[in-house]
Amino acid sequence: MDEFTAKFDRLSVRNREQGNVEDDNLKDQEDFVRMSLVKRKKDFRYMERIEGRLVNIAEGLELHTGVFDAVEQKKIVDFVYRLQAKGRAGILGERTYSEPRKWMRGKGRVTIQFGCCYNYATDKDGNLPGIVRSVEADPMPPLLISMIKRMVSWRVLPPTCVPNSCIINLYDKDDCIPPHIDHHDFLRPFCTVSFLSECNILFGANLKVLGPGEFSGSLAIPLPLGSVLILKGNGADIAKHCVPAVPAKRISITFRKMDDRKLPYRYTPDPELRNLRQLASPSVKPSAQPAHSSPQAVSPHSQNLMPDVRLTTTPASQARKAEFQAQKPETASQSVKDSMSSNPFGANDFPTLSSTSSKPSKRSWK
Ligand SMILES: O=C(O)CCC(=O)C(=O)O
Repeated sequence: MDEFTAKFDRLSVRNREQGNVEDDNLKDQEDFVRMSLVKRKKDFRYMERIEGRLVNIAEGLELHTGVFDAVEQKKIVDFVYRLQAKGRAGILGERTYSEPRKWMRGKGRVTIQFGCCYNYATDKDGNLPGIVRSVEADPMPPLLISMIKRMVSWRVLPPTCVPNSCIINLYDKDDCIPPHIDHHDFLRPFCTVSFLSECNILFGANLKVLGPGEFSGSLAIPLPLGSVLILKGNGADIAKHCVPAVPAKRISITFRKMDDRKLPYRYTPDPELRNLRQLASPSVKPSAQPAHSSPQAVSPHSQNLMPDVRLTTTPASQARKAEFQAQKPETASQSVKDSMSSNPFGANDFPTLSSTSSKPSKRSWK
């Protein structure tokens, strides 16, 4: 019997004993057991000397493994490929889809942006690096919203920093992302989710570019499929990070919350991302709380690893799983133009998305 089934069965027995057998609870129970199986590494440590002082440049990094299972990964990857097909057909917002002009190893990757248009470098209209506030980007599709809800609900991302933008990176074999620190138009923490093939992400205060797609880093963290890497603290702001030329096709989705002062002028918040709740911590003591009390009320200090699922029942419990099962392809109706940039790394490493999309895509696939 696998770990999931064993935990699920133990909770089922307890719930039956307590007369707590409604469907809603069973769904919560499954969600809860899956959350408790997520492996969380939060103690990364790599000391580097910076201006004479030893600093842990990995402080603030967290790797959460097993957040999206194989079925969910496939659904997300299929969806990304459908988006890419639309981008190629010119039916996504103009700044949503960008494909690099390939001429050598290590040159860029395809990117698809939602929520905002981000300039990696000053564009031909003189817009500086950062969020281009005058451009309205396509809104985040429902499947990506579901991913955010999962990450908040499962305590991967805090409810105080819910992402409202994202960038999908499609790496072909040998594509890379050069050393960088994410722009402060985006708050910390932000995160990146990995799909299709495993690769290393490198961190270091002084990452070196050795050649096309070749970088030397102090700390290499392997990114398993379906994992979420959280970046904050020194790991986001002291260390640079990069992904050297990947050995095989890879997709990552980086989710970030925009600084309110930098929101696109015509940005409309998505009501789906309001008031997101976390499931109770897996370290909750079952007998310590009455049924249906709020997760926040639960003692975080308890050692019990098998929480009473009744603590976590929410009206939206069925919706959470159903969302992953019920997504249909988006229909978008926008044109896309090719883009060029004055990027110091080369236009294809950090493609600057430089033309304007004025209409949001239709969200008709829920
Ligand atoms: O592909 C990755 O995992 C990293 C992506 C990244 O660094 C970024 O989008 O800024």
